[in-house]
Amino acid sequence: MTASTLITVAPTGAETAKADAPALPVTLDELVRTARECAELGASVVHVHIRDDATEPTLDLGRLQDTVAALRESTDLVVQLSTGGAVSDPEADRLRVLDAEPDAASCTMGTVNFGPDVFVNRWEFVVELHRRMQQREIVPEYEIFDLGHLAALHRLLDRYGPPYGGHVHCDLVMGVPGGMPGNVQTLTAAVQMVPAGATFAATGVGRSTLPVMLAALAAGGHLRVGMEDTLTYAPGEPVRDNAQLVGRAAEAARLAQRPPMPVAEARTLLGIRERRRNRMVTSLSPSDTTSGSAAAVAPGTAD
Ligand code: KMH
Ligand code: ZN
Repeated sequence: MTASTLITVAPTGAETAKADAPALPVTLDELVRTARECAELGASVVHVHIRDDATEPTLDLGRLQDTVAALRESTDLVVQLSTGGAVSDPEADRLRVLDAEPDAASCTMGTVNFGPDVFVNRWEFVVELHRRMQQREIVPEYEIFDLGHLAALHRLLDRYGPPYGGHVHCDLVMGVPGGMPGNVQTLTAAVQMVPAGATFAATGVGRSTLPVMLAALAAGGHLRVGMEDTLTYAPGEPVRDNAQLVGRAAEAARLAQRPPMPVAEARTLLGIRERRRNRMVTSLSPSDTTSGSAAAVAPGTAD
């Protein structure tokens, strides 16, 4: 168990309309302001979905690049782009997200019913995401919506090796209608299936937010919170903003005597900080031979 708690904020998501949740950050300015507030309160990773001018979800590459640049300029948060997007996004667009060169990106480990929709993640697609992230030095966060996704994670790592950065971190997304329920029993079962040496965070959608948060802390896990997952703070009380959710998570983490993890520590834990710094330095060197080939970025060789 780590001595501190990594808090990821997922401020926007792809499912909620701005009209239904006016505090949802949908413009770049709103997102940056949110990220800064949440960083102040203890978040160290931001899980990013973006919107277009009509506030609809988009995977537009230019916008993603601008978003990564703006977040890097204004915060030191680990910038994790969603490759999940919205349920309707084509695979090619989801793979292209990596061209925005985030520090990290999500990698959902299988298909899951998603309310009335299906969030499709074919095995071949998951493998392609994992391998491209290895090659491009992007640290994955494996999104787990169901227990079978953890079995798929073991298979992926056995067949295709560890992620870039060498450390496996997964996020249990619980309580999605159609996925695993957000309760202590299921979290306990999931934790037992997390690969040895890996860390996990958990988030509970909707009403499962608090049980999952408390159970994850009790199990030595990390937390994801935000308006992507939670729109009601207490019965009958809409969430004020993402900062409110991060503030509550930070308080719970302190109560559990595992206070929020500083960003530098999160970068080290996830395997991001040194490698990205190295890459920035080596990219200035004429002898830089970074080719993007799997061999050039095989885990362990960047050290
Ligand atoms: N919006 C969901 C369909 C991810 O970000 O990688 C998928 C999702 C997972 O949110
Ligand atoms: Zn997401």
